[in-house]
Amino acid sequence: GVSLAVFPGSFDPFTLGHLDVTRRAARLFETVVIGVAVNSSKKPLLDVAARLELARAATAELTGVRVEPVPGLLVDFCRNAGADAIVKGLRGGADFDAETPMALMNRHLAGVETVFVIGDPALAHIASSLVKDVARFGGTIDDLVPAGVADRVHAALTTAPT
Ligand code: COD
Repeated sequence: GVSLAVFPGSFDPFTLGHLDVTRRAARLFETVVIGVAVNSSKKPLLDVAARLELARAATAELTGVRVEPVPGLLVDFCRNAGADAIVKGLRGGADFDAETPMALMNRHLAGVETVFVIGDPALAHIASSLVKDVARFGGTIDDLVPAGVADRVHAALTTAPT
């Protein structure tokens, strides 16, 4: 049958790690919806419109992949989208520990299962938070993010406080 997975995240910004997880998910599911969501414990650098635009540009060539905002609770979005599963990427044990309570909560709320994909170990050091930190202090991020992302991060950092 038709299968659809939601790959949710902050994507602040979309990285090569996110692209890798998207590619792997697209091999497992006919449709992958990248859900740009709000993580209440993080203050984003980029607004939702910019995060959507960068994720769309990075995944434009991938068949069966689309990008949408998740305005509220992830499980409500999943229900409306008719999702069969949530997909999350794992870099290692710390991600597993962080993701397990979310997976259990989403299953409690809506019975939705979470499928974990192990990312490329060559990209395991890539996290949006580290990418922003490297950029903030003058390091090169061009080889950590898809084309066009670095310029947007640098632009946002020059206008953002701290
Ligand atoms: N390799 C493999 N996986 C990676 C890599 C990499 N290099 N980099 C990132 N990932 C994975 C992460 O492990 C994560 O699974 C995903 O990519 C997205 O990462 P982030 O950092 O962009 O997103 P998060 O962790 O901030 O996302 C949290 C959510 C926004 C999904 C969560 O807060 C949420 O669901 N919010 C919506 C409101 C809601 O429903 N809250 C209750 C949740 S139980």
